[in-house]
Amino acid sequence: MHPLRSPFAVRLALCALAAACAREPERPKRQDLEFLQAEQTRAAASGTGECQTPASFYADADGDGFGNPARSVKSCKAPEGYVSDGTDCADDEPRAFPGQKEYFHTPRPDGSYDFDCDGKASIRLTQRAACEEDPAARRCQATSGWDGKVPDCGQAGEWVWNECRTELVADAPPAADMPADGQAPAVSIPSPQKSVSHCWSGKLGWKKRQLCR
Ligand SMILES: [Ca+2]
Ligand SMILES: [Ca+2]
Repeated sequence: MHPLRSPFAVRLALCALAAACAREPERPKRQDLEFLQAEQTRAAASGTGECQTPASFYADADGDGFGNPARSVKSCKAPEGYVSDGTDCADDEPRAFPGQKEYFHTPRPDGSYDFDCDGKASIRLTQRAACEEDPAARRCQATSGWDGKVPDCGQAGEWVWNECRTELVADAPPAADMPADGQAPAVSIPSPQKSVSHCWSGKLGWKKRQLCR
């Protein structure tokens, strides 16, 4: 900075030329100190300060905080639109970045379904619908899932939900409790009941798309 750019320096120079400034206080004024401080801050921010070891910064075109490893610059301070991380695998797709936890059914602009940058498109929904019941053992096992083939990323398929429901049903009374002549018994005998677990199924009214990341 040129010494005469500071108002304080200018005032000192004028005072040196004109004795009329004799009563001017020698202590710098608050606005002069603020000016000097602002100049120092600007010099540091412009990267021309003390920095001796510039670091690499990577262009982050999609603004997801991860930069393109193929587009880097060396600087003491991150330029506008650049970040210190250079591990983005698709810098034109803000949904794709290392560590992404979400799954998607529409592809990246380049057609890939790799959204967490691990190099592969991982399918989220792989289970197929199934339900097995064994009335004799009163067991039932149900799984919701795809009806048939598991669709590829972004492809649609039929989705079936299954569940086991348990209900009480009337059991046939033992033969010994029935009147021999087939007439209704004089005393009402409550029908014995038993619990039965069996499959209940339903199909989604629309086709479900496969999610990947
Ligand atoms: Ca990015
Ligand atoms: Ca992936």
